[in-house]
Amino acid sequence: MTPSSWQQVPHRRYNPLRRQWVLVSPHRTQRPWQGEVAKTEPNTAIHYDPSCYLCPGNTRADGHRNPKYDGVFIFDNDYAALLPDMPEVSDRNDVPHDDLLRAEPERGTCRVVCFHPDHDLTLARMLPVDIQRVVEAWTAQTAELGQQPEINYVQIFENRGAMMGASNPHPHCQVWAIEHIPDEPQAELIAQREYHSAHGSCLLCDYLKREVQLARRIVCENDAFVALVPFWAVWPFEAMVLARRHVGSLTEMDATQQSSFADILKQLTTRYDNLFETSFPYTMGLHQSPTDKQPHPEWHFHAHFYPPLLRSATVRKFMVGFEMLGMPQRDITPESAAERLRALSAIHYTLKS
Ligand code: H2U
Ligand code: ZN
Repeated sequence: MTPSSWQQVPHRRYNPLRRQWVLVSPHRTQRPWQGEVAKTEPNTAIHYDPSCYLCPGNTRADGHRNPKYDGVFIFDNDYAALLPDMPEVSDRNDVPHDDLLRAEPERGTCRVVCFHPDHDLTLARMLPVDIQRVVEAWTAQTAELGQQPEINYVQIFENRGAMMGASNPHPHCQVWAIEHIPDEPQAELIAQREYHSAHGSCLLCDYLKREVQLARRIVCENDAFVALVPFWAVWPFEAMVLARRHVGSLTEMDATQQSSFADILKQLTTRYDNLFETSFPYTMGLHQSPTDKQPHPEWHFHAHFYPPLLRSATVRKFMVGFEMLGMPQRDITPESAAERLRALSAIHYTLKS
């Protein structure tokens, strides 16, 4: 029997950005996509939904009325998880703060960003110029909230699709500006900082160089960005968008770079939709440098896409069992996921005919 490649036998892969391992079990897949029937959604496009709390002119759940906006519309989340001013508490001396029981106040601001007035659109189907407006809005939010003295991180994220817990199909995302750097960017900060001082170079610049040389996990690219399935991806079709130039935040990019970012978002989400001919669900988010008023030469701007789908428009991966109790695990290799995404058309399936 000829020996298999290391990639075909069970192995674990290291994520240097998160300092975690993922178990890869490629022998368990027997071409998981074979025989699957792609599901095309019925064309029931509703451009305005009178019951949608994000559509222009509608009243939101708490009674506020949206303006008849025609571009990007931003409002303070009516059910904000964080508040800018700490409410007075009667028992502030009783807050537990020892090695076993520990609580701390957390301040912040939560906003909702509607991408477009059209209820039916998604990033994949928006015009590049309209996605550019969204990128400009993200930049302005990062700048405005990030300069506030108590805000040390601005997290921009989109939950897309009911499967990912999005409360509404209207194209939108959220911005949470928070006092303490959250765990994910904090772990990435430490990893990037330590790599930077050990190697004298940037972790993600060096990683991107390797990926561009190998060209095995790249999905799509343009002048300023590369979208790839990371070597250590956990979700079947997970992707990362990396800036080619070492830059920490949208606020440091010029208009050309920002329009390239809009372009790569459209390219990647279009391929996602084409994969199972469905509006592909995901959670995506930008990882920009912290806004803690410190220099961050180590931080490299990137976006993560975490889509749950595995084999078809309805079969999803669950992070349960060994993954909850041990470590994350995947069957299809990042290389085969990238190959499949790369091979797809760059034109959205609904727009083909
Ligand atoms: P998600 O689809 O990612 O859950 O985002 C929708 C957000 O919109 C959610 O955080 C807010 C919810 O609190 N929201 C309002 O601010 N006003 C409303 O009228 C309904 C929902
Ligand atoms: Zn709507």
